[in-house]
Amino acid sequence: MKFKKALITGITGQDGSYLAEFLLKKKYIVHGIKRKSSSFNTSRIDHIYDNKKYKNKFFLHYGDLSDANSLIEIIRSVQPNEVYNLAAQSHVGVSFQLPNYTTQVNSIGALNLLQAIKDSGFSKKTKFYQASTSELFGEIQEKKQSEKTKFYPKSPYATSKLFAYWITKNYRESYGMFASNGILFNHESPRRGETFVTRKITIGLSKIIYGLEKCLYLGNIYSLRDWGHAKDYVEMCWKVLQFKRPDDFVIATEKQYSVKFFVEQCFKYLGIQIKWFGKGINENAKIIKFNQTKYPNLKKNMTVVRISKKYFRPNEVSNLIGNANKAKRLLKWSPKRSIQHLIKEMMDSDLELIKKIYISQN
Ligand code: NAP
Ligand code: G4F
Repeated sequence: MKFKKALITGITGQDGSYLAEFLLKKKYIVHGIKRKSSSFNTSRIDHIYDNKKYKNKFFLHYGDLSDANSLIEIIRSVQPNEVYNLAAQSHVGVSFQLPNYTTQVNSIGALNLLQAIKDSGFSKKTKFYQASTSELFGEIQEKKQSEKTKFYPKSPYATSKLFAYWITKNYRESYGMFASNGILFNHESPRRGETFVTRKITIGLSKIIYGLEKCLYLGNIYSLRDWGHAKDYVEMCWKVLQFKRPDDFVIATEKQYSVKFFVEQCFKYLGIQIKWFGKGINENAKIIKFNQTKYPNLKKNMTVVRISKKYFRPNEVSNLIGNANKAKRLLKWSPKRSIQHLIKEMMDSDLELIKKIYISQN
């Protein structure tokens, strides 16, 4: 039996690690591109690499989206059936400070990869998935955003991803490549990068619980997002490439919550009652009721959340919610995990992580 080969860029990231697990379970041979880093960057995939079961099924290659030669080399040697381009400078806030770098990686990187497939003579053999994003909708032009909604990117990140979206379509139309865009709304997990807001909240509250920090500082807590679970969403990346033709799909839960709601739900899960005071930059949350025996490091009236100007962006996307009807209809998909499930999983995982750090320090 011949196994399918997949190549994943961004395999060391949140989605890359879940997608690798998903594809290995589907009996794929999985190749991943990791970039050179001065410190370890494989913690999300070490458990796969170390698993004897995957000894001849999981391979890592050094490469970088900004290094076209490395991509050509890898495509030629791997000859993948499917390429998932998940690598990116994926932080919207950071993209304002690194606009050029973000564009090099996210725009030119996607082009380099498409061109590597074409130049290697695999345009008709290799399917290509581009990790597009709900950030393309930015200043929203419709209440719920679908594949038909006009784009209005509001950051260097979103603008760079807009190029990647169009170049993917362009290679599909110009060279008959099976090249598709998954326009994914926010998706989170215990493996989410620590500077994205959901993980920042779950890790921040865990540190407060263990007395390692006193307060969590956030930016715009009134921002609204459509948050799904990364595990549900990587299944979609795969489904997008199994569809009978290349196409573009919005993937979303169609439910919307504020950052403030996410904070409140995390405290609720912990059994801690908080109350909000003040307005604007002075808004803050204090602890009102909690179990002192369970949480010895907390105090009544302790301020646990404050607002900091530092986390506001020069141009904010304050309202996103998707319409995933097309994916539901054509790919027979609907998300399995709720926001409550997500919060429980993330809080439990971060409490465990911070407990280990606390024990090692005491
Ligand atoms: P992530 O955790 O930030 O992972 C990004 C990955 O890209 C990491 O493996 C990173 O390597 C790699 N990378 C960065 N620059 C690279 C370069 N120059 N060459 C090669 N690899 C590079 O992101 P994610 O949350 O998994 O998201 C996956 C993709 O989906 C990204 O393209 C993101 O923009 C897009 N997306 C994400 C969401 C979401 O809510 N998560 C929603 C829509 C779209 P290191 O580990 O070495 O840093
Ligand atoms: O968690 P975030 O940084 O995610 P954002 O900007 O929505 O981008 C993520 O989702 C996109 C899909 O729509 C992806 F394409 C992208 O790669 C990334 O994965 O911020 C969410 C919201 C924003 O409105 C932000 O301003 O939370 C607000 N926020 C409030 N305080 C904060 C903070 N965001 C961060 N990162 N840190 C804060 O302290």
